[in-house]
Amino acid sequence: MPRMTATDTVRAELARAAGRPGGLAVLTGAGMSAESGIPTFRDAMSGLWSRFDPAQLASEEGFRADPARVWQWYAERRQGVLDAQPNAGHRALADFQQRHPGVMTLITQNVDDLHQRAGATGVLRLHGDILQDRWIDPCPRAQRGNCCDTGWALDTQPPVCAECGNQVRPDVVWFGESLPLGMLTAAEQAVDGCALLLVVGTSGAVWPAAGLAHRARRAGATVAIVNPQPSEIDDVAHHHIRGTAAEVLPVLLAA
Ligand code: BV8
Repeated sequence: MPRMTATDTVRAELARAAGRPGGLAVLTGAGMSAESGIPTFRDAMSGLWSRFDPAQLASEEGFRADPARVWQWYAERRQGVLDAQPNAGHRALADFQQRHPGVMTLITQNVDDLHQRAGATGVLRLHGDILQDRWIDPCPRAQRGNCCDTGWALDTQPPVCAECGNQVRPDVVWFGESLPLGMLTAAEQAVDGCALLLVVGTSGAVWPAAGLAHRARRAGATVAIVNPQPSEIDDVAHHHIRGTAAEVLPVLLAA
């Protein structure tokens, strides 16, 4: 009897999970989009930006210290997202979701829109959306219910409000900022209720997102990791598939 590979074992777990509503939760990180040409967070620190600590750039302090530099970093990453296409891994997840309505909850740390562009719906975006803007400070007009639109801002680096000088920032969650409560709670409920948590392309270095794997394990779910490299949450998982998102997910999620 040939030995079951990790992929075979996880496919069997998937078949079981697909048998009930909310049976599958999926948590993705930057590795999910690497084969779409979007550098992972660590890789984003290559070349020009390798002199900066990501938490420094992706933080309110970092922005207030040098708004133009941080805006430039996001402008480059935005262009990278706009130029990218979903890969076979994104498509396999969206296809599975369509074939098994109500079974899968897709949770992402990624600020790109590739899951959505692949056709996935109801994606829980823990860390925001790099293609959206908001004001760095509350708009003084908000009390009177007519908050200024960031689209009216002067086209500077970063754009600023012509009326009060308020600066525009990307609508992402910076280090030290709390996650959108609704998203985190929904993600926690999804991992509490799933039979299988599939963790794809994350180093597991950033919290509270990484804590979702620990929570799933505590709740009795099977935890399986897809990552070509070891990660900081390997010890929480039952199964480790050493491969890439675009190679492994189509095989794993095939009908
Ligand atoms: C908060 C948006 C408090 C912005 C991001 C507990 C312990 C320790 C620290 C903390 C803790 N709790 C909180 C902290 C502090 C901090 C934190 O976690 N620090 C870390 C660095 C130690 N967390 C926070 O600050 C969070 N906020 O705690 O607020 C609070 C609470 C109440 C009230 C007020 C405040 C906010 C965290 C969110 C920060 N924002 N993104 C932006 O993108 O610019 S995080 C950002 O980095 C990403 O979203 C992602 O989450 C993270 C990067 O991690 P990965 O996605 O895993 O990517 P990485 O590059 O690391 O790894 C890639 C992986 O893919 C690798 O493993 C690689 O092997 C693999 N791979 C590569 N290619 C492929 C592949 N896998 C598959 N296929 C491939 N082809």
